Amino acid sequence: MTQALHKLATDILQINDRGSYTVPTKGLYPFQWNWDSCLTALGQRHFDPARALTEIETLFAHQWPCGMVPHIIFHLRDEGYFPGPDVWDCGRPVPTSGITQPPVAGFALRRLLDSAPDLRMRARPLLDRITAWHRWFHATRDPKGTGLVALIHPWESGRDNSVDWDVPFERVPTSGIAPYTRRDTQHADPAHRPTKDQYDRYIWLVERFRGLGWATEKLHDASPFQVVDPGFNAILIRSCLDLADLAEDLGAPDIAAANRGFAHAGLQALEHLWSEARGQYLCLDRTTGALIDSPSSGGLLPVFAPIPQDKAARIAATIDGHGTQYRVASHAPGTPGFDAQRYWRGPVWLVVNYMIADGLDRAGESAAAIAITRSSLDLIGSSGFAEYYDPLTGQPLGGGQFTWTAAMVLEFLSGARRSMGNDTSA
Ligand code: 9WN
Repeated sequence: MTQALHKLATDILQINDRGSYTVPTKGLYPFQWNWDSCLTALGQRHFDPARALTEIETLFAHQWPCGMVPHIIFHLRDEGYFPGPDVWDCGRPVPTSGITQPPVAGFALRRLLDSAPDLRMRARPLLDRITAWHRWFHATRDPKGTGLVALIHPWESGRDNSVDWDVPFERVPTSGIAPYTRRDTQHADPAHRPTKDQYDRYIWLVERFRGLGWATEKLHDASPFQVVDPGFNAILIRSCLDLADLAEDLGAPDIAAANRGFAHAGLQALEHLWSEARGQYLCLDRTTGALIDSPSSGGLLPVFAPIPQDKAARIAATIDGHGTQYRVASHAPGTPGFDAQRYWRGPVWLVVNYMIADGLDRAGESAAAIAITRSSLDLIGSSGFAEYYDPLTGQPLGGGQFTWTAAMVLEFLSGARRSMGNDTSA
C-alpha cells in the first residue's frame, strides 16, 4: 500500500511538472501558484531535491521589486483560467497576479535544506528574497505596526470562500465590474466552488487594485476588505523562525535578527485572537476591529507556529470535537455556514492537515498528529489524489491528480514511517 501510494504520488508530481515549475492540476489551474509551489517542493524533495529547489527559485524569479511575491505566475498563455493575465494587467515582464498568498516559502526552504544540505549554498540568495517578502508584509500589510498582517483579498488566504470572509465581504460591492465568464465551473462541479456573488466581489477587488496601478503600498488602506487571518499569520511566523534558523547556520545574522523580530511581534499579537469559547483562534476584521466568530481551519492553523502549549492541546481537542469521519474539516461541522462539499466551507484539504499535524507534533500532541496523518492517508487510499474531500463521506471533490495533495502524501508517508514505527504498510 505504502509503495503504491508513493508511486502514484510521484507520478502525479511528474505529470504536472512543466520543467521549472509545477501546475496544481491540468485544466483547472494551468499556471504556477505561490503556496502550491512551495508545498510541492516538499514532495519533490523525496525524489529530486535539486528540482525541488528550482520550484521555489522559479517562484522568486518573479518577485516584484517591492518584495511582494505574486500568487499566480502566468508563464504561458492559457484561456482555461479566469481571471487571466489581461484582467490583472500588472505590467510585469512575465505576467503575474497582483496579490499574494500564504508565505510558506521560509518553512519549505528550511525543510528542503534539512534533507538536502548540499543545496545550501545554491539556496543562499533565497534567504534575502524571502526576507524581502517578509519585510514587505510588515511594511504594507501592517501599517500601524500591530505585529499581524492583513489580507486585502480572500484569494490571498488560499482559503478563498471560507465562512470567515462572509461578514467583511459584505462591504465589497458587486456593481460596476466588467462582464466576465468563469472557467472554473467548466472544470469542476459549480456546487463545489465559490458562488457567483463571491466571484463578483473577487473581481471588484481586482479592478479596484488595478485602478490604483498595483502600487502595493496603497492597497491596504484602499481596500474595503482588510482581514487578519490567524492561519496566514502563523504561516508567516513559522517561516520567519525557520528562515532565521537557516540564516544563523549560513552566517547571516542580520537576516536572522529581522525575521526573529517579526516572529516575536506576531506571536505576541496572535494571542489577542484566541477564543476560549471556540477553543481556537479567530480572524479579526481590521476595518471594524471586531473578531469574526467563525470556527474555520484558519483558526486551527496557528498551531503551526510555536503557540503556548495549552492552546495547542485545546486545538487538538477542538479537532477531535468535530467528530467527522475524516479530519480536518475546513469549517466546524454543525455551525452556521458549514457545507461539506463547497470548497473551503467544510471540505478537508491535505495541505492544511499537513501543517496542523506538523505543529501538533512539535507541540507534543503526537496522538492528535498521528490521527490526522492516518486520516489523510486513509482518505487518499479510498478516494485518490483529489483537490479536496467531503469530511463526512470522503467523497473526492474539485480537480483530480492534484499536485500538492500528492506532495503531502509523500510527506505524510515519510513522517508516518518515523512516528508510527513503519506500520503504514497495512
Ligand atoms: C485562486 C491553486 C489554488 C490554491 C488556493 C485554492 C484555489 C484559486 C482559484 O486554487 O484558488 O487562487 O481560482 O480557485 O483556493 O488555495 O492555491 O491550487
